[in-house]
Amino acid sequence: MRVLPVLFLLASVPAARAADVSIEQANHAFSQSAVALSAGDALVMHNDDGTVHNLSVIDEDGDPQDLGLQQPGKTLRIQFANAGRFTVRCALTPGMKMTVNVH
Ligand SMILES: [Cu+2]
Repeated sequence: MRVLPVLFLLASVPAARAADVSIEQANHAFSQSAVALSAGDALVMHNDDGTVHNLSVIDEDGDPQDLGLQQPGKTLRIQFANAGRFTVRCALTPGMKMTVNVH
């Protein structure tokens, strides 16, 4: 019975090849400053710093989505369902910023 929701989730993944792109957060910087994705792809953000980060995704209208505190060593997956130009920043680290173009 407990397996059923998982099966449903897997079955609902679109046939398009969604991909995960790994980004390291080290020395208070993202490993890439600009990333191109297809709709449905995700960023997998690794906090390799010894300090907490607090990522937000900001859309073209400037509306931020706060992803909360990310402890050292933790991974955060951000899926982009729709096309658009987004900015990922850390609220705690000035200058820690990345552009995400989703096609
Ligand atoms: Cu930070």
